[in-house]
Amino acid sequence: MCLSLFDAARLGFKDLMKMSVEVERKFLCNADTLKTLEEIGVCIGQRQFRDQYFDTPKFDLTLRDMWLRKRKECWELKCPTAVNGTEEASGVQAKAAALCSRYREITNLAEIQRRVKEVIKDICQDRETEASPSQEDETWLSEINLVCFADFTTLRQSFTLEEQGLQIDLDQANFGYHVGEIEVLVPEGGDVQSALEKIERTAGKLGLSDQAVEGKMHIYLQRNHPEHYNKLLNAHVL
Ligand code: V4E
Repeated sequence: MCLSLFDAARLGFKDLMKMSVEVERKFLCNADTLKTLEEIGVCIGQRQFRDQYFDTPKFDLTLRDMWLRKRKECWELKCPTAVNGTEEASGVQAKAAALCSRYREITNLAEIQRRVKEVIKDICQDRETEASPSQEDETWLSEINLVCFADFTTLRQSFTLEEQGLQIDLDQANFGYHVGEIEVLVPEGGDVQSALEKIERTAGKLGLSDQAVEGKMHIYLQRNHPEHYNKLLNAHVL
């Protein structure tokens, strides 16, 4: 990430710390997996949330693998993160790493707007970003022509294991898709390799196969925006 001193001062240290990298492996949870998970993990709760995803009508963001969403009144932007060469060189099994996705998660709204506008600057050339935009004010969406292309709710049951900083979520989307995910949040510049190793160990304990598993958004787009889904496949975003 390249930020000017001005940007850093404007965002503040706490907000910069919020730009963590989410390392995640999805899995299909059968009765055996659930039994093992209940034996080795602790259920830390269940919650329901609505996700609304936004993009331009031409899907300029998602075609660049950028995922803008509103969840529980908070904005989040997931962007790809470059794979660090030392991760490959230092012994993480390539196959295990390939089953994991890594995305930078940005939750500061001003920073989200800056990055989104950078991508679609042709559309919003002369508009200034508000210094401290409010989470509730959604006028910026229409100003830069962002529309909601996915809207669904998820019932999520979460578990922790002995592995520090690791969480397992079992998701049931309201369009009839169930998926599990093993997730580690790494602070910006933190140890992604150790996160991959934790996930690999956990996948072994759960007896998961080396099968790549589709996320909720894959299925949602397949069903609701098949043309765009195919474009994302062709662009190797999905
Ligand atoms: C499709 C997509 C993204 C949007 C959805 O992210 P996801 O992690 O699937 O959602 P969710 O609800 O589990 O979010 P969380 O609560 O964990 O933050 S972000 C990146 N992608 C692309 C993508 C991909 N290419 N491959 C896989 C396996 N997952 C996502």
